[in-house]
Amino acid sequence: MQRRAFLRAAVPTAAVGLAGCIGGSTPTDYDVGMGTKEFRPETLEVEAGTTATWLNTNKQGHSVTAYEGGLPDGVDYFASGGFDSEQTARDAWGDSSGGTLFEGQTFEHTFEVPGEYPYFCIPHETGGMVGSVVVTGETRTQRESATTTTS
Ligand SMILES: [Cu+2]
Repeated sequence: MQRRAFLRAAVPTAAVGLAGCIGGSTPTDYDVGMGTKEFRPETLEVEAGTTATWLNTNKQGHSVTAYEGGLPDGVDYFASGGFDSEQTARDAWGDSSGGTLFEGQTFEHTFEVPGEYPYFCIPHETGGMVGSVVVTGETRTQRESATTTTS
């Protein structure tokens, strides 16, 4: 006698042809997903003016937290939880897991300025869960996008 596993993850079958109607429930449209210790893709390339969406596609809690020192000059800081600095985000995580994206939760940020935007996941930073958004655009400066080294 064999037993078969009947249980499967509930796969939404109704998500066909829906446009422009993103509710609070499981989004099917996102740019960056999350694995156990990785962002997928690790590098996302978008055009200036694009809103990127992260979705936690993993069971664990993750964060999307920008490396403040690595951002292009003059742009707004971004982090899940809406913190306005990397230190605030790190502190909030340490205090109360502030900024956590749980499974199925999303974070969005609009990238207006061309450049490279490195970011990481606070609890898995040491495990290598880092990524970057590369924003391309016509207003590109001649500045080489020199690799920013963070210490
Ligand atoms: Cu993580």
